[in-house]
This record gives sequence, structure tokens and C-alpha cells, in this order.
Amino acid sequence: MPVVTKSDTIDWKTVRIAVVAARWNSFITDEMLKGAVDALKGKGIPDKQIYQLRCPGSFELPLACKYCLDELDTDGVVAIGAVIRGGTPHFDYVCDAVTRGITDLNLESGKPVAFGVLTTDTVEQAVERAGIHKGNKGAEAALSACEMIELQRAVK
Ligand code: DLZ
Repeated sequence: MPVVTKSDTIDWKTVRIAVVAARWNSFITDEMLKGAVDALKGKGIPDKQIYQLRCPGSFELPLACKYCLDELDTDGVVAIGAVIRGGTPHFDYVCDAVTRGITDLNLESGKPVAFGVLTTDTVEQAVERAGIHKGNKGAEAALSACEMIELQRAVK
């Protein structure tokens, strides 16, 4: 049985990718955006092929990511947001909408849209996951998008 492994021959200089960050809780999402961009640069993707965009809140992320795929012709997108339960009475609605929207966009577009959206009970938990104590979830999402781009090219 053939084994599909990651393509080691991917030329990261040919990859175009977008990072879209929600402005809500921007003290968190700014750090995650930075972590994501640094991770993509670390892969060798040229600066001019890493698009950085902002949208109002996490609810808008799926549509903003779709714009990137359709209009910027990117190979993938990293969606960055922070939904904090204490900060929103409609936490569950925003979380459900962004999760479903991004899942649907992955399958409809056939391109990776990484889920870098924190859903936490407290600000402290979000801060911990934005690069200060427990790694940077923006960077982790960016590397997931890269791995999926590699996987797509490996199965072609
Ligand atoms: C309205 C709202 C609230 C209360 N809380 C958050 C949040 O914690 N994180 C986030 O990313 N966005 C929040 N929003 C904004 C919504 O995502 C959306 O931008 C607005 O409802 C306008 O469509």
C-alpha cells in the first residue's frame, strides 16, 4: 500500500498565504498575528506573499478568509480570533458561527483555512495562549496551514 508522506520538495518561495485577524480583543490577536507571520517567514515564505488583513470580529472571519482565497488567490489562510466568554453574552453563537464557517470554507474551497481562534472562559486563559506562557496559537495555526499545503501538493 503506498504511503503518502509530506512532500519534502515543496518550494516555500512559491506559496502565497494570508493571515486574517479579528480586531476584537486585539491585544490578544495582535500577538497571535505576529506569531503566525513569524512562523510563515520561518518556513521561507517571502514577505510579499504573506498578506496580513483585519476584520471586525471572529464572526466575520469566514467571509474575510473567503475573500483571501477568491481575490488574493492564496494557497491557504490562517484565521486568528479570540472569543472570551466573560466578554460576550453571545459567546456560544460567535463560537458556533466561526467554527462552522471555517469548517465549511475548508471543504468548499479545497484549500486549508487554519483555525487560530481562541475560545476561552477568561482573558487570562487567552493571554496564556497568545505567546506569553503557553506557546502562540497563531504560530501553531500557521504551521498547520503549511502542513496542509504540503499534504495537498503531496497527493497531487
Ligand atoms: C459582539 C462581539 C462580542 C460581544 N464579543 C466578541 C469576542 O469576544 N470576540 C470576537 O472576536 N468578537 C466578538 N464580538 C464581535 C462579533 O464577532 C462580530 O464582529 C459582531 O457581532 C458584528 O458582526
